[in-house]
Amino acid sequence: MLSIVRTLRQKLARTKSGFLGKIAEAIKLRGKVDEELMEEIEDILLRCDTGVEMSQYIIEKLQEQIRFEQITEVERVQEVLQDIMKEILLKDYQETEDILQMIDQKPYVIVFVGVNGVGKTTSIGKIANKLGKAGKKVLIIAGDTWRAAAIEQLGIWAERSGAQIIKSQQNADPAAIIYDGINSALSKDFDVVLIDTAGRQHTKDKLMKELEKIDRTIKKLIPEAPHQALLVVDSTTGQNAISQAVHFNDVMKLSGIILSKFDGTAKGGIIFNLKHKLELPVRMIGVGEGIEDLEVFDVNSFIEAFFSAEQKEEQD
Ligand SMILES: Nc1nc2c(ncn2[C@@H]2O[C@H](COP(=O)(O)OP(=O)(O)OP(=O)(O)O)[C@@H](O)[C@H]2O)c(=O)[nH]1
Ligand SMILES: [Mg+2]
Repeated sequence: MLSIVRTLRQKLARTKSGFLGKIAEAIKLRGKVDEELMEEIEDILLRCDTGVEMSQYIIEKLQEQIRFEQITEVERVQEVLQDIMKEILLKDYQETEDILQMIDQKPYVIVFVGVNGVGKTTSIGKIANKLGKAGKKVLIIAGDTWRAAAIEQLGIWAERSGAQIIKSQQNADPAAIIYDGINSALSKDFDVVLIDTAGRQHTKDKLMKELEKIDRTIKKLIPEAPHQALLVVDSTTGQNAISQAVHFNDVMKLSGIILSKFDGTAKGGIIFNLKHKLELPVRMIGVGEGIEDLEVFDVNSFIEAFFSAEQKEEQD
């Protein structure tokens, strides 16, 4: 667990962007507990995409506790704030966030969806690598048939991770290749099937209908599948992430979120907003472009790494 915190902290520290770090800094600079400090914290929360309701909720909770404990030490404010944020993320949190622990069926089917360029294909590569290392037999299905380059890109990830891949020609029906892929996984004893899909705007009906078809196709072969439908969201997206999640969830029941590009955002507040608005757990966070740059989302180490990100940087 400690090593997760350390790696995560190093990756987050690189970006000078920990928004909780900014809060920690504001608290330190202000040096006293007053109305202005509350406003400053709320302002940072808002600027970092925590959302109006969620930011207000956090500040109210904080003020309540400050009154209750009659807090005058700024260090205590930070501790209390940290606890409030932890509590939000831990609500209904199950300790089964690791993809490896979730795998309880064979083949275990995971579909990756999301708007264009968010990191679906990269996340598949990272997860395939992790599963392969754990000894799982992984099949990747190239369900993004839009661009030849997309199929090629997935092929490279399959090679790097040691997974097998099934693909079709460009512009072929994605549902058809997905059908073939699952059939093949069933007959060839694969442990896990990872399905890549084309990036699509959540507002485009025709493309969203295609996802419905993909979902139906999977169910024809394995009625309880997909076992996971993960929405990949770019952490830098901001409030639009909420609307993406709502629309995708309408066509394919989502089971969780992968927050990608967390290494490049100063707006980590989206994690709190997603938790507040939807009942969707963040399962993993992407912290770089490399094959190892995906972390299981663990609330405790996340909060710890984030609050200490800025501090770590000063020491370096
Ligand atoms: N820094 C960083 N870059 C990432 C991360 N995840 C993905 N990327 C980069 O984001 C870009 C897009 O990633 P893809 O995996 O191709 O995204 P996609 O969702 O499959 O894109 P489409 O298939 O075109 O919709 C690539 O340059 C990736 O290297 C991450 O966690 N951190
Ligand atoms: Mg892709």
